[in-house]
Amino acid sequence: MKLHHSPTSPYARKVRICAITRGIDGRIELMRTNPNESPVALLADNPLSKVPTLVTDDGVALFDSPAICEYLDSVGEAMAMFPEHGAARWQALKLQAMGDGILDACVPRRTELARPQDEGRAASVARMRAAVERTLDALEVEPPHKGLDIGSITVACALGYLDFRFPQEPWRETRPKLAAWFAAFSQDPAVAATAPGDSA
Ligand SMILES: N[C@@H](CCC(=O)N[C@@H](CS)C(=O)NCC(=O)O)C(=O)O
Repeated sequence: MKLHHSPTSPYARKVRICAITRGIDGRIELMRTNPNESPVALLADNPLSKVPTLVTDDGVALFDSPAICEYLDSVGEAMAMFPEHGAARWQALKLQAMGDGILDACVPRRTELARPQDEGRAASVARMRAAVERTLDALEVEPPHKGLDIGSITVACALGYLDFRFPQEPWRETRPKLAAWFAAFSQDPAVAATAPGDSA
């Protein structure tokens, strides 16, 4: 398998944590790329020019991160990252949506903040930030559990991205339970090995 990725992409980090946790990372060749430059090799596999994009051993290109992570559950025999059914499945999918939702608000907000702030843009940036703050507050009320699944992994990638790209916006002070959960979860070897910016 081949994975188009960027070491700073929190969505690609989700995929890498799943692969390491399931013991199949050795079967994935990492293809480092910059999706913002629309490189030909990435476009050949994903017309959206986004990372992560996985190409399976059968030559099938897959995106986005939820689809790739679910596909990885079908490779090998290790415990699945998507609980199969019941309350555990719905909770994991909900947490994945919350983590991805934080990222879907933060990644474009970073781009928007780098542009001149007219009234419309400032309002849009404020709305995206408010969504993140509310979601963090909800996670403080009910932080993820200690185990690794697609929900807890995605929330950790979202919090790691906040620390990496928005260090000037501290989130821990008013959310001690979430901060404690994240500190403990970050000790996991797959989580630690994929910290943004300093890994493959
Ligand atoms: N929903 C997608 C989001 C992927 C995404 O937006 N990735 C960013 C990098 S963090 C990207 O490739 N941006 C390039 C672009 O949008 O042109 C997923 O979960 O994989």
